[in-house]
Amino acid sequence: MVSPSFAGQVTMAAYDFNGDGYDDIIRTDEDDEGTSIRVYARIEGSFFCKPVFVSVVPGRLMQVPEVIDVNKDGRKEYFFVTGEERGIIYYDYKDNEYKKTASFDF
Ligand SMILES: [Ca+2]
Ligand SMILES: [Ca+2]
Repeated sequence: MVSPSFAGQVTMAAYDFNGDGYDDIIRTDEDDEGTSIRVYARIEGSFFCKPVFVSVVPGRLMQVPEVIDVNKDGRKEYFFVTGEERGIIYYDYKDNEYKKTASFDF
């Protein structure tokens, strides 16, 4: 019997992290390198999205990532857990960009 190749888990989440009125999309893909996390945001004045943040974290997802208000400031963040890292993706309004941090630093 031929065993099928396991492509890894794909997850998608949508939330307006950067407050521009349009949902941003966060997608994860797993492969041998770990888990790739990509954020797509609306191109201003267009219906299309573009990748605005990419990070590859070691390990595979241990649970489906959550969109939750980790620090209770009224804005939600993206919380993920892999076998080797617990982290948060968030939009930094001061620097106007997405960032990743370890969950215990947030
Ligand atoms: Ca948005
Ligand atoms: Ca928050």
